[in-house]
Amino acid sequence: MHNCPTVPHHDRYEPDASPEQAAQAFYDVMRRRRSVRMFSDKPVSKETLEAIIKTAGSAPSGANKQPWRFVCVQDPAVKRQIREGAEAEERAFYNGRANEQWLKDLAPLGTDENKAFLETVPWLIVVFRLTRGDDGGQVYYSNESVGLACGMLLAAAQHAGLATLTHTPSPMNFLNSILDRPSNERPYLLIPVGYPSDDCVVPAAAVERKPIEDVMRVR
Ligand code: IYR
Repeated sequence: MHNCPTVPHHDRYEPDASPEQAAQAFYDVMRRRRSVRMFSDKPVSKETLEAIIKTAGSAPSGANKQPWRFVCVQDPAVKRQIREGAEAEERAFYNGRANEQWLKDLAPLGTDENKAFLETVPWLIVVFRLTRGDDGGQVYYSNESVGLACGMLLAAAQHAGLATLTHTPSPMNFLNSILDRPSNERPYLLIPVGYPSDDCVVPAAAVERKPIEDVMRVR
């Protein structure tokens, strides 16, 4: 590094346990995460959402441009509009837009165009990717940056005992008009956040993960 102002990095996070124990403990939390489509209407405080979004916003990003906006929706009328917009796109998807193979691959998940949970859940976080900064300036690696932020958001919600779904009605531009977002903001992901309903079930097929031998290579 040369010619740039620096600050000391003294505030290092040290877990109480060894790296082995701490890594295992975090895995024990994260492996219990499921994509949930049956939500309770039990409220979640705005304070909780703020902490989760601050965590997401602490993600690394290209040139630290932080090219994201997290629009948090709790207004029932707005949630209804979003449900209606999403269901319209999903109807088109399930009735022709998706090819046969795609529908075949989705069959084990049992999903369909009914997205009632978008109204039941206390919060919808609509994540937008900025194609230009708020000042009109360039952003870099915005897809990667927003993806990282969303991963951290999901982990933060799980850590707080909350359930999430990564929902991607496609195309998602209806979200710009409903939420009155400018054209430099592209909808990226729709993340319902809340508690699972008492009768919540998840598809058995979505529980399994590839064994470590299949996903890791050591050289
Ligand atoms: N967006 C649709 C379809 C869908 C697509 C994929 I890829 C999934 O992993 C799950 C669903 C829906 O939400 O029903």
